[in-house]
Amino acid sequence: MSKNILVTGGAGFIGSNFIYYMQKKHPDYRLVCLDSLTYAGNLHTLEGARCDNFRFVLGSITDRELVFSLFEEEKFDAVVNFAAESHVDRSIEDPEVFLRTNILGTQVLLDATNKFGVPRYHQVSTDEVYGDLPLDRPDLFFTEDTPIHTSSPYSASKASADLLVMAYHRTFKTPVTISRCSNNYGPYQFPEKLIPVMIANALADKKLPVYGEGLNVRDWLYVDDHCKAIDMILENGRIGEVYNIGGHNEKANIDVVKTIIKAVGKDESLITYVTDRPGHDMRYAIDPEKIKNELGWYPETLFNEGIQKTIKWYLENEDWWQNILSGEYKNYRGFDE
Ligand code: NAD
Ligand code: TDX
Repeated sequence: MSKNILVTGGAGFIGSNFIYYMQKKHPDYRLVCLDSLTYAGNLHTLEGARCDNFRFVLGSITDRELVFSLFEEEKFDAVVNFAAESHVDRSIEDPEVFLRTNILGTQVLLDATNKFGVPRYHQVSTDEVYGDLPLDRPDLFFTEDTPIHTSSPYSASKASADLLVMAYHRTFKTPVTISRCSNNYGPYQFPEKLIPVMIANALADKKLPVYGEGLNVRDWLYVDDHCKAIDMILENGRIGEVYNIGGHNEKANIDVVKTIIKAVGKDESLITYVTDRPGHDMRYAIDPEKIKNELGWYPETLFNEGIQKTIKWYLENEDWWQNILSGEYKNYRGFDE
């Protein structure tokens, strides 16, 4: 059955990959992207999404009037909320916009979901809401029952949004689901996050800034596997449930950096150890048993394959990230409202 789905934050990294994934998987679905085009939003990224079943709307999820009139007009079958401020380092520099977008924006979307009777609201959350795990306990993983315990203003804002989503479910019976995913990588990731920063710098023979000693561990997931999981949750996930998404692809940062250096044929002397991130989480690791058992999801792309695919994409799409580094991408307004 055809559906009309609102994808917020679809001009960013994961949202755009989700739009492409859904267009391929469900060509009959209509997808409406609502994005305010912050520094992280890029319309070049959505060039390939143009079709009769796609609409781009410029606007903020915090704009109640705009959001309500969009819901009234479009009569959505589902909302998938990717829109967020997403970079931990920026949240340490300036937390306020994180609280406004990530918490208050979520509230506006939940209110609209209730008012217009949307049958499904999906919140895209993060494993960072669980805090971190120690390096010397490789037997420990985040489950859906792990207590919320946040470290940065970013993760605190995402956790607050999750609590609000669950409170709306309990109080107003809002038909919600939440997914908490580990670190994503793949095409169209903004060159401020570890993997694209290291690829872009290495190609330009610039220093590779590794925070602290580079021993922090992240559980890497290829972005298409995240998109697949969200699609499966929309189809068969149980209302009111949280699903962790991730897949035993734990790597220390320094090993990720060395893999990239080798793949692009550069020298490890580019590595430079810099002052650590304040409050830096040590290790993230997801236990994906619930989504595996309930929905049959599993990650298809292992890190060694995914990182080579990702490096190849950045090599073949240098214009995309050079436009970001030069700031040119902000001049592009390719979609008529
Ligand atoms: P991103 O920063 O690449 O993209 C965010 C998008 O949201 C941008 O297009 C931006 O313009 C848009 N946006 C920001 N504020 C907005 C607002 N007020 N109204 C409308 N649009 C707005 O982020 P990402 O890495 O694609 O992350 C997407 C979501 O997934 C976020 O909610 C993030 O917390 C979550 N997440 C990310 C990761 C990861 O590894 N990147 C992992 C787990 C969860
Ligand atoms: O230049 C860098 N050097 C470095 O050592 C950068 C940008 C990062 N790092 C380290 C910090 C982290 O340990 O690499 C690791 C990954 O950093 P980020 O790419 O900033 O990601 P992280 O902080 O782990 O958060 C990411 O995963 C969870 C996303 O940005 C979040 O949006 C998501 O919720």
